[in-house]
Amino acid sequence: MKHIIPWQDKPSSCNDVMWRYNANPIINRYDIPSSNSIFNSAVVPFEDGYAGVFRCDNKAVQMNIFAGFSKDGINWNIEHQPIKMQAGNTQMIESDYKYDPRVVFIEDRYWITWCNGYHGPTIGIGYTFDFKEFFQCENAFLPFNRNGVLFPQKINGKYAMLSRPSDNGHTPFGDIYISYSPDMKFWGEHRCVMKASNFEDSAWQCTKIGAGPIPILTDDGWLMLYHGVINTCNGFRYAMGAAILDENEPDKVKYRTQSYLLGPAETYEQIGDVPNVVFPCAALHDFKEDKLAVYYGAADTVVALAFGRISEVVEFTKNNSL
Ligand code: BMA
Repeated sequence: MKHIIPWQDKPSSCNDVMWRYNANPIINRYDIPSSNSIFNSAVVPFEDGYAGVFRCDNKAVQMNIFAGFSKDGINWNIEHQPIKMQAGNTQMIESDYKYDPRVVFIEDRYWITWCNGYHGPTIGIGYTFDFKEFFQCENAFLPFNRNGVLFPQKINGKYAMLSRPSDNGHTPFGDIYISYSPDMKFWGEHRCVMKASNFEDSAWQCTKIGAGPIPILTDDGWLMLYHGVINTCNGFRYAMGAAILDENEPDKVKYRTQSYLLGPAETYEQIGDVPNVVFPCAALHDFKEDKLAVYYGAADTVVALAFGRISEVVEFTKNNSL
């Protein structure tokens, strides 16, 4: 099936590698009746269009994930009730809250990871075949952890997941690790992939970093978009960068952007429930057309879209590497 990837050509006034959709945000804070904010959400090609898992915080500011559907990847219908999980590979499907989902198709089903409340944040895993019935699996890690992002295929015969060990609060540190599993239940062989940078070298990512969308396999290795954070006198500021990881040994970083690719600059990124947040959670790509469409949460309030050429993002990452 041919999916039409959301797209707009680069405006002639733009000097950057990536540019924004001119009708951002594509999802607004009150787009379902219960919501206070809809942001940090994930989408995948599904049937003849797209499906997604959306982080909708309600007006009691409880965090949960909701399924949604779209024909064009831009106009979305989000369910009004949160996803109800059935038991997957475990009966233990406790969850105090769910947020910041990622979605990927592997082998025969769509896998979802999210930040799951189990005595503090950790990484929840679930799957669905149809975005109607959802099955929750064992948590991947001990608390505290965030930003669990699966690779779209097994690596050396095992499932692989990036994550960011954290604390129980707003975490003043954070490096990206990788873990492997033979069965999506037991995770081990934990390796450090990438750390927050030195302030002098690249300040936008000097406080903490976390994986964003599902990594994309290119001729140069895994293209991993990620968020980097600097702690300013006004609090955290989240921007997006890119790294390229070795195809077979993804704990080896080949390149990593010194400059960010997209930082909070538009009003909807600078003003919201949490100001100055660009938080990518999903990307659609089309190698033939050399197109990349990145979905990101803006200011912890809305969902926005940015575009780039895959080849240019890769070249920029290689030529402007830390
Ligand atoms: C992180 C998570 C994200 C959020 C970010 C900025 O710790 O809570 O969901 O976007 O902080 O507030």
